[in-house]
Amino acid sequence: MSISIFERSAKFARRVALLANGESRTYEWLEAQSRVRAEQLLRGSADIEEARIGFLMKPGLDYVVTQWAIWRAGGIAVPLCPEHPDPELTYIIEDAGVSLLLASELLDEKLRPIARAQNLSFRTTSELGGEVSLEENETVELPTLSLDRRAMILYTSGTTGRPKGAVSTHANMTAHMESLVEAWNWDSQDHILHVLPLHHTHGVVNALCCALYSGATVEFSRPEATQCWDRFASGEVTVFMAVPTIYSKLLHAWEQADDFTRARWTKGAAKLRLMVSGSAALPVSIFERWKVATGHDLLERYGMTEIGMGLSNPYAGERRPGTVGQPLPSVDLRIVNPESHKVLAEGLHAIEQGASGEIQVRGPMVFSEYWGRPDDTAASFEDGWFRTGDEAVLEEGYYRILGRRSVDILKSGGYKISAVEIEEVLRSHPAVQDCAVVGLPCEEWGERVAAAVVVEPGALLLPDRILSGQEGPDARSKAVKSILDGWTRERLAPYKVPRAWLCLDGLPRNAMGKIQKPTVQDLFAAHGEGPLEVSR
Ligand code: MLC
Ligand code: AMP
Repeated sequence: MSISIFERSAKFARRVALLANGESRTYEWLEAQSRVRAEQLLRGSADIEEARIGFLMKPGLDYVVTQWAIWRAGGIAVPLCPEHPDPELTYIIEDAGVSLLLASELLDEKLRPIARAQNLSFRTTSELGGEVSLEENETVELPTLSLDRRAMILYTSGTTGRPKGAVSTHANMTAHMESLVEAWNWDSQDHILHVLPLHHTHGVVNALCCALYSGATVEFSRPEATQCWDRFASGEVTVFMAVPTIYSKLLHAWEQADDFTRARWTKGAAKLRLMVSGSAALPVSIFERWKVATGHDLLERYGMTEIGMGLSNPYAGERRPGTVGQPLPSVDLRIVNPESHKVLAEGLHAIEQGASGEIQVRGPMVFSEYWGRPDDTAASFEDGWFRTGDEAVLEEGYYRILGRRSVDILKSGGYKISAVEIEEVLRSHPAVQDCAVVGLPCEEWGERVAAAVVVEPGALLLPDRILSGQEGPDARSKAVKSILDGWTRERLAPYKVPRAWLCLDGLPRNAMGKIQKPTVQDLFAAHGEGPLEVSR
């Protein structure tokens, strides 16, 4: 097994590795730039020894050079999200114990004040030194890395409080890449249109690293529908990967287009060799509409930050809508009854026909630990198997995901979101006496984040008429939204901000005092906010 993608790049030297903003760069270029940037990170030392380096860059050349440079200098890459507000960035930087922050010129102003407040070293990539010529001689020897070296920390939401940093070693990442390269036939002739964020495993490993591991070309683009369709129509793209929300947005554009444009887009898209959906359940209706628009059976697969990819419909063979196929190469996967701990299915073998339970995974791609949280790490494994918290059933040789075991984990636009984290932020507002965050099923977003709030009497400077509900429930909920939307937006990533608000006199609780979240969802439905129709 080779250690990582950068050790393979010599094989593809003259091939185009990256395309971004109209610029194209070869593997030889990427190798040279990342070597020089690694030398700058080393600053005379032999190895940065798993130092955590946070970097804030939009998807593009700088991001990839920096990611490779951190690895080549022996560090742990902590990708930061440009859309995150300061408190969210600060939390990750502190939690990961980041010692150096890097930003592109564009994001200098966003990160520099955080670095100053944290008393951390900070450089923009141009301060580190600009592009080098390919002829420049190698000067410094880079450290030799073993596979068990930690490579990356990705922050992922859990059932409790703030996100946790999932650590992957080079061995984990390489196993993840090799499994997908084999299953989906990646090779150096491929050209992926990359539209996903680069702080989550879907965008970082499945779409970016697998392509570079194979010597393929990565073209960065925004997930803007017309732009994507036009790129499909160019005939240059061979692979596309996205979350169901993006397919929904692309379909909307296709269905709105005139006949001529639609025919051009359809013809181009039909030429891609692979289109993959994942990160959230793909509604059967989207699978079917996509088939009409492009002729493709979307390949749906299932994964998680902690395990990499676990299940996939076949590359060659029937892709069954509403299912996620079979275990990927090198993945051991089983279904366990969480109460009795009885194994109900393992691999392709159903032990109890039709019985559903928790998905558990074992294999070389499973992460090594939650950063700085040994107790959480230990609690997430059962006899060496990682407990995903997802429920599934094996039916006629195909796994079907039934949902999450916890109501407090939501998926919106493919992002995993903790209801508890949002509730904590809402409760920190003086006007919030109590609150409950739930997901409302929605075909386009998977779920929409919704917050039911009980306000502290007298804390809001709003007329009594509104607060008492005399002006109707909508006026009260709108007033609450107008106050709390900005509060959450300043503190949480945009995709965590509630899209539906309801102001209540009290929250529904059971005899034990536990909030009844299904009843909260029903209350939203009664106020005309979902649950909207979903076809599975
Ligand atoms: C945005 N909007 C939302 C919303 N997010 N509405 C409801 N729910 C949400 N979650 C609204 C905005 O307010 C705005 O409305 C409009 O939608 C467009 O917003 P936007 O911010 O421009 O959206 P956009 O940038 O288009 O983002 C949509 C997206 C993005 C689907 C491209 O969410 C995305 O990149 N998702 C991918 C997440 C991902 O990579 N997950 C992988 C995790 S790893 P208005 O009215 O203001 O216009 C993982 C493991 C695995 O899960 O298996 O892969
Ligand atoms: P994340 O923690 O962001 O990596 O998200 C992982 C979660 O996304 C999984 O635990 C599942 O709940 C969900 N997920 C990923 N792929 C699918 C899929 N194809 N169908 C249903 N849920 C999925």
